[in-house]
Amino acid sequence: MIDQIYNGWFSEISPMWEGVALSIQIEEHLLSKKSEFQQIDVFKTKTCGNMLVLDGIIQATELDEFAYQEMLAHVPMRAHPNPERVLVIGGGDGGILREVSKYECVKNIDICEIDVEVINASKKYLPGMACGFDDPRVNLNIADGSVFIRDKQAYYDVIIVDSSDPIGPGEALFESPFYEGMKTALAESGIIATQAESFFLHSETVRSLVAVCRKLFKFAFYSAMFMPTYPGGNIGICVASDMIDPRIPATNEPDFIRTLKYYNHEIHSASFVLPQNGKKLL
Ligand code: SPD
Repeated sequence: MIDQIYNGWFSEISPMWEGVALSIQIEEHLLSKKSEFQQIDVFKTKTCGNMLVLDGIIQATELDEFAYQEMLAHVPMRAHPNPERVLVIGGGDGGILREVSKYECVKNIDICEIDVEVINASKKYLPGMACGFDDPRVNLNIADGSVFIRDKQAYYDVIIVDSSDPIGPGEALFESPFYEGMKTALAESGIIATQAESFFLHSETVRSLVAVCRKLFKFAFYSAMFMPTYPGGNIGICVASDMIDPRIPATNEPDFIRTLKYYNHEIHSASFVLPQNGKKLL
């Protein structure tokens, strides 16, 4: 981490995007903590609000977190006609919970986060995201998502995987056995959405995730979004189901959708339309 801070700037240097790094000017190092699983840092930045960094990689800034959280939550939630049982894997900052809690039809939200210290840091420094934990329908499990999923059968309407990158604690969440476990845990008409990286910078990861989903599910598509503080300024999600075409939002749009900052009815379907390089890859 110390190598990534120079002259008041944090640079997101990683072998996952060799030779490229986003730099963000920082004003204060609010937290530096080694948990059982990873190094956790929170910075107050000059123009992006507070920023959560895990093992040197940016997870969320107050400036643009809404784009990622809204797309990862609302694309599967709006594609499903009546999501009642939801599982969030990862997502310890609470941003996905905040979005899922907006649905009145949801009866139960299980979250499985491996690192309680990420939750503690978010509650202290990112309250606008961690407020997601306040909903009484949320049940918190501190466990490895790839293990948690093994006990569940045909239960969840929606499973959302808000993971870090495939290096460190998030690694198992990019592998085929985990996807098989999710399929078993999913109700017959259920849908999954998983953090699926950028097809510009991680083409092999994106290709193999979508291929795994296409083997397991009738429908499997990649949806892309703008994310200024993620590598390359973009990221995607893989959305898959046996019964639902994820590209089409259900007809019963709740009123709160109009209050969101990134997601809307049009961008739902448009996000699955890929430029030529993404189309060729998939
Ligand atoms: N390259 C970083 C990708 C991080 C995705 N997960 C972020 C968690 C935000 N809730």
